Amino acid sequence: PFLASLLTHPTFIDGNCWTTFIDDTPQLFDLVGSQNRAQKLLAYLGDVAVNGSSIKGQVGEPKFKGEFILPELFNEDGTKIDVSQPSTKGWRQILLEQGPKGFAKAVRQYKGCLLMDTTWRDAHQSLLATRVRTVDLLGIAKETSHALSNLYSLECWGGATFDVAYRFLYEDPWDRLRKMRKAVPNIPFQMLLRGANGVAYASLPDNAIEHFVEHAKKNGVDIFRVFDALNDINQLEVGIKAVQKAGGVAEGTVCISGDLLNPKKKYNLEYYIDLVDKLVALDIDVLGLKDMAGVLKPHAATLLVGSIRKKYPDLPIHVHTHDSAGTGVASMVACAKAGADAVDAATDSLSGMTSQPSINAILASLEGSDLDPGLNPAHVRALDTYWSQLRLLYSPFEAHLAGPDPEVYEHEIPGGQLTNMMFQASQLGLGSQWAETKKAYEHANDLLGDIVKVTPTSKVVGDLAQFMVSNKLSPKDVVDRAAELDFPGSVLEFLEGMMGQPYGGFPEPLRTRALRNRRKFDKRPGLYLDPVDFKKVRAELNQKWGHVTECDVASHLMYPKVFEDYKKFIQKYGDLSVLPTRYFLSAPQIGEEFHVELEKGKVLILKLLAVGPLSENTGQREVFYEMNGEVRQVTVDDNK
Ligand code: 3PY
Ligand code: ZN
Repeated sequence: PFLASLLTHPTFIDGNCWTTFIDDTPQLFDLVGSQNRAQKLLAYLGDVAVNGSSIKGQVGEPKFKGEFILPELFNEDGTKIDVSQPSTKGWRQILLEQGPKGFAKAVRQYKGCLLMDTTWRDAHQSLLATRVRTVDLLGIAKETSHALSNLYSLECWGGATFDVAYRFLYEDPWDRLRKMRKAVPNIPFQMLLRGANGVAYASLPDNAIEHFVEHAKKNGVDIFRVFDALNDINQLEVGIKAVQKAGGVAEGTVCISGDLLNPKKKYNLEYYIDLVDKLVALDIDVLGLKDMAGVLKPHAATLLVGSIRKKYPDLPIHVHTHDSAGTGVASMVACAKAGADAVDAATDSLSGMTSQPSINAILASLEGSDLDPGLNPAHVRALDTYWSQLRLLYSPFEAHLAGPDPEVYEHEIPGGQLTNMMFQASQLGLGSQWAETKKAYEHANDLLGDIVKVTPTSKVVGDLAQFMVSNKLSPKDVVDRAAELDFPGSVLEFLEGMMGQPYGGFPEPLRTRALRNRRKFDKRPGLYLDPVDFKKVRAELNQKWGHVTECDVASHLMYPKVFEDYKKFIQKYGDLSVLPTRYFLSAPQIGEEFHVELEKGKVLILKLLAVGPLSENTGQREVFYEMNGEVRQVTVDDNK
């Protein structure tokens, strides 16, 4: 009867996954359901108690194992702000009332330079391998809704968060989005969309992108920063049109590459203005300037933003950077002064180096000027006390960056990738090879024709660099021996044209030699891909998993294998997003009591009692937990 009432419920019949169905219909969840969930949770906890966490990239245990101390926020008159409910005032209300064009106009007319807070997406993508879990974002959501109510936007979805949520955190990113939306209804939510690649690493059929964006909008995204990893306008157009059709704010984006101040460089002012003209012709609402590696020096920022401002006085400009070389604050202040309407920053404890520049440093730099972003620094600092604890909770994912990397102007490795590659090098004990890898990255970029480097093309350059280092290949060797070398798959996909067309064309003779008999696309890939047959895909997924939502369909199209692995994982262990991070990443002490709220009002009180001896016959151990006063036992394979 449970399943029958679920499947015939009107919310499920209309196939719409924009629903608070679970919250609103608790009666469908009977005791059997929660007992089943509790048993699955115990299976996970038992496994961690025996084998430790198997979360990829985790080194050691969290440095912080306490309960979060939440900040208190005070009004100017010293009275405490009630954060039991989220704030209802903010730029999202303007967006909901006036639509994307009205919102863009209001942003342009605002006197100060607004901020986007990247803490919930890019900052942890760049510093903590994208591992921050939903429960910890929600933990500070209501306070954020009050403290940062004048933000242009909160970047909280897309980029790598989508696949990492499924792949490494065993969480549903759509569920995250809906929960965040409910907790922060007043600040516009921003996502990073890789144009015709969606949130994947190569292009998808156009109707898959449209479908994905439609559901991202319905589930809570307001502003879509649409970029293409090669600045290919035809690829950008696919994403921008999908956003416009869904009714979102289209932030059409130019990726910044190289040194604008060096006139010999391929990507000069003329190149950027030409691309902005093309984006404006697509009727974007906001222009995004995305400096993914942090190579936009302050004077270059003044020149670029100033030139665009002069040509397009009414166009809102929103600038993104990374602080890899340590110039992030100076560059963002330069942008604000040159006429940018919004710039990006991250909470102090998750700022600097490969992340975004510090929000308080930017606030202090603009304080007292006409460009003040309109946030209360005391509130921003109060929020950061939460993030400083969180950074220690996620210490197992630190890359241990020691300081700025001035070489970023040479190698141009994007922030997130720089941390990632450094982490890999240190894991392999290849400290000395790290310098070599960075040099190889520069050479790989030159070999590929000095391309724009950001996901997925940054991975292409990184893969080629690692290939050159591990096979001891010089740039000349790569070209000379291209016809016989076994190149990484990403390099071949790029050369085929599966990621769009690079500015200035593909490198020859490397392309022809490396591709041998493989296909060559000379137009955007979507024109060669068959449209998705949604009816067929839905039917296949329903057959395989029981009822699936439109969000599941979108995820399957983006990442078929990752989605399948996730479904299998939760069949075994259930939804672990409710488990506090400390216990997700490490076992409790024997006798330590902790609580897990399975759903509203259904709390499990757990205590690890004992881990039994290894059975020689089965290779297993019994793990004993006390759950709500009763002893429970799980049998776990010992994989150590
Ligand atoms: C992503 O695509 O995930 C990025 O963060 C690019 O900068
Ligand atoms: Zn970024």
